[in-house]
Amino acid sequence: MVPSSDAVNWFPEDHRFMAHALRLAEKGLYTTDPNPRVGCVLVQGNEVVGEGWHQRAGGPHAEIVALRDAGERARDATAYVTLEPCSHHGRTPPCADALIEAGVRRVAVAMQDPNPRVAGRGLERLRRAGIDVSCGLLWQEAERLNPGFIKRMRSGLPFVRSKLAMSLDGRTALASGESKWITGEVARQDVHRLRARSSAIVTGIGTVRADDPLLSARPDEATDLEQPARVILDSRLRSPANARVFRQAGRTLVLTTASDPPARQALLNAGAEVLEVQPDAAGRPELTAVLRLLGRMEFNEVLFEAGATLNGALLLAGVVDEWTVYLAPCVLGDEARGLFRLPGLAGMADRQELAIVDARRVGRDMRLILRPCG
Ligand code: AOF
Ligand code: ZN
Repeated sequence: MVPSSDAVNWFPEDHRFMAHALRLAEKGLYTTDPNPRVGCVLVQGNEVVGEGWHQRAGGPHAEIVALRDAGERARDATAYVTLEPCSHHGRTPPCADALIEAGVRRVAVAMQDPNPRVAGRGLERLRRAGIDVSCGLLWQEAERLNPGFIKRMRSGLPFVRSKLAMSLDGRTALASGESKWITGEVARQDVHRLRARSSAIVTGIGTVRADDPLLSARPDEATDLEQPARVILDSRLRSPANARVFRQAGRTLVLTTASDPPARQALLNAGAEVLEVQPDAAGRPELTAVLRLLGRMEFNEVLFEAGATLNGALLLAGVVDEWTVYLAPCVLGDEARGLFRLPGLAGMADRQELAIVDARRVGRDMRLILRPCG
């Protein structure tokens, strides 16, 4: 677990340098999958002598980039790292060893690595080498950088977001199913950033058939972005093989409970991967089984962009960690659909409650971020 930073007497400048390392880590927001976003700053006296961040899996870790940047000036420096330096031989050799060899004198870490292959052993290795090591500085901020990586390492499941857009009267689509463009351009850009940081975008067959969405990430600022995988929950394999999702860069997975060889072959021919998952009582893909599968595929953050049926099921299953709801200042009227298709309630006591953790204006719309209660 993350130790409280109260036990350590941090110097005032420690916060500034760790904040710098956190900003560097954020540069990997769209590219480090399935690895975490990590930043590192090397400091001599009050001067930054090296900085680095992890860019992509297989590439050098943040500490190695910073050590290369500092060269000889790494000797006797303090290293600020947003995640415990690794102790294992993965795609790259251990960063703890590299820091020791470079002669770093002190290492300040924001949080322990939840990866069971590291889990405190990196800190231990540094301490045994006589380095002054302390952990817990700005750990909440460090955790916020990697909700998916942390949850997957601790539970095997990805961090789950669901994005919804609704009118002032709480409607999401017209009765016809038409649901495009309720929100304005700024909110749509915001969604592209959410997609870009996600390992996968998940939707239901209903949305694919009604909207024929691209489900690609097109944020203004990202250039070398790897497209998130698209995941379609399609119990009866009714995805049209000519749907636009199959023509995007990157992977498209169809998760089904049916074994319908001709339909399967048509989707394979369209470039999709088709996987059978356990059905729930209604014959639909069981949501926890779906999430376990996505966790095994090393997806850190997954984003549901689905209609009322799937969102109702997600709410009832209690598997969503964060709801992002865009509220557009328009009125769609009583015939339009609500956000969640759910059985009627017998009374107020049965209502589903969520907690608002952030509310802000995004262009002409509002954005609410909600978490489950308790
Ligand atoms: C660090 N610094 O910048 C990152 C770390 O397969 P590898 O070699 O890239 O190792 C990936 C694991 O290393 C990852 O699961 C996490 O535990 C740690 N990531 N560690 O010291 C970094 N990206
Ligand atoms: Zn490392």
